[in-house]
Amino acid sequence: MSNACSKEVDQFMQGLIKRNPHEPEFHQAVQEVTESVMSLILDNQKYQDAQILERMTEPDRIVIFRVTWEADDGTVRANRAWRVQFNNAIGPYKGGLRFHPSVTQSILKFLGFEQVFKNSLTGLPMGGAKGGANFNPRGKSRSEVMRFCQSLMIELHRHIGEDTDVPAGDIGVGSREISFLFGQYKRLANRFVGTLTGKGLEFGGSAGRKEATGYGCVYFCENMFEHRGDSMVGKTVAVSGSGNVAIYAIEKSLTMGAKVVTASDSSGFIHDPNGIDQEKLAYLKDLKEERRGRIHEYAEKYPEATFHAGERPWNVPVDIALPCATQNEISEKDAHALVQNGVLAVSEGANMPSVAEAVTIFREAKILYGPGKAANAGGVAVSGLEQSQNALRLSWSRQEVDARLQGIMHDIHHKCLEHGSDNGYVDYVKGSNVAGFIKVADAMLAYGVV
Ligand code: NDP
Ligand code: 2IT
Repeated sequence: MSNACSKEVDQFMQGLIKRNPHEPEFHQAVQEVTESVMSLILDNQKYQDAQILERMTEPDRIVIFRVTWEADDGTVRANRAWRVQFNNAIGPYKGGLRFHPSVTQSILKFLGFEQVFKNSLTGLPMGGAKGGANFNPRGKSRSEVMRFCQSLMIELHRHIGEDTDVPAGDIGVGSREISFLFGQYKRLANRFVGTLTGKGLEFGGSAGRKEATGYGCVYFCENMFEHRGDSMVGKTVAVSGSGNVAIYAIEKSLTMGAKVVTASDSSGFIHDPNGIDQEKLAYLKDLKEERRGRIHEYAEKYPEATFHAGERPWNVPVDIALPCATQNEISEKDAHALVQNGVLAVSEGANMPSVAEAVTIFREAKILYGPGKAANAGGVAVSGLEQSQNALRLSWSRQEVDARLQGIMHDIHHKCLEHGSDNGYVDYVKGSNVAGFIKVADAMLAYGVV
């Protein structure tokens, strides 16, 4: 970034921080995009005249509401929920719902903002949104989770619709929660339409949606290696998380011929130097998807693995890091450790898992660094394909969906090359931000002053 540009970025960010105080995650996401697109804006008077960046960083609306529900012991509980409808310039709002005690408006605004660019990159007609609640599903019974989902939908249903806003899952919201939410939506709306994605295969869900984010993240990683004339075959991989994205990132890494040596949850990580093979992965799926157990149980079952309480996996020497847990899970120190240990590629399954300083370290080290909005776009892309199938009242085969997913990840990689190539180095951060920005900005310009 030129000095002239950095002055403009600072000035813009000062205003944004003043307008949105106490929202550090939102500031972080906007800062990165602003640094990427400022020179394009300065070169294009039309974007300046239209105040395009000011408009793109202001959500269309945020709905905030109370969710009251009853626990199994009869006590009454209340949580706060949000839907951030960020931008619908290129299609109906689209993005996940997160249930986690750490959820704040800042986190949902950063996620909604990222979603705008990610959805634009997929090439599908989807605007950006995010929602969720500061509800902790851990330790809650199935009935409690059901009552929470039903109560939340009583308010949310009036703000969503198949052509308006289409939620899906995220942290704490998997197929069980989507089923409860969709069942309640269908009752309230008295219509069977694709207003949520990630649905069960029996009621309008798409083959391959569950696997799509993790698989897509690995396809993107393989695309980055391919562009350098290399591949994932024989490489060692550190994965963080053991939820939906992590499990299928591990699965696809294995089929790519790589060796995955770590997985984690919020209690710590396991290191299995022999690698997580198909049998161990089946155990991990059962542990996490069915029994909702903790990651230390893996090390008890497989004594060759060690459990590291309260730690993250980034000090383990590996060729590839796939962060698939949560935001800001790779600190500056972690990034230094990864680079010093010779990491070749980081492909982000999670949203914004690297702090800003870590991103700088990866870019300066010129490793293959695929930011979340490009690398994890496979999930929302297959959600978009689920919407298409619902609209057509058809179901495509797993092979058909996977072929489309691979095509979309390849196209996203290509867009990054187009906008991020610089003297043989591909800056995937700049490439994805600029490519995502142009489509949305030009749609907004076409609409005039709205
Ligand atoms: P899940 O709830 O299925 O799994 C989340 C995993 O991350 C769990 O292992 C969880 O551990 C761990 N985790 C969550 N919060 C923290 C935390 N604060 N500190 C440490 N570990 C944590 O969620 P997903 O797999 O769906 O989502 C993971 C990431 O991928 C998120 O960043 C999400 O936004 C992103 N993403 C998800 C998509 C999807 O389709 N689901 C699409 C694109 C991106 P524990 O169980 O102990 O909490
Ligand atoms: O962050 C994400 O892209 C998601 N959680 C998936 C969103 C979606 O609508 O499938």
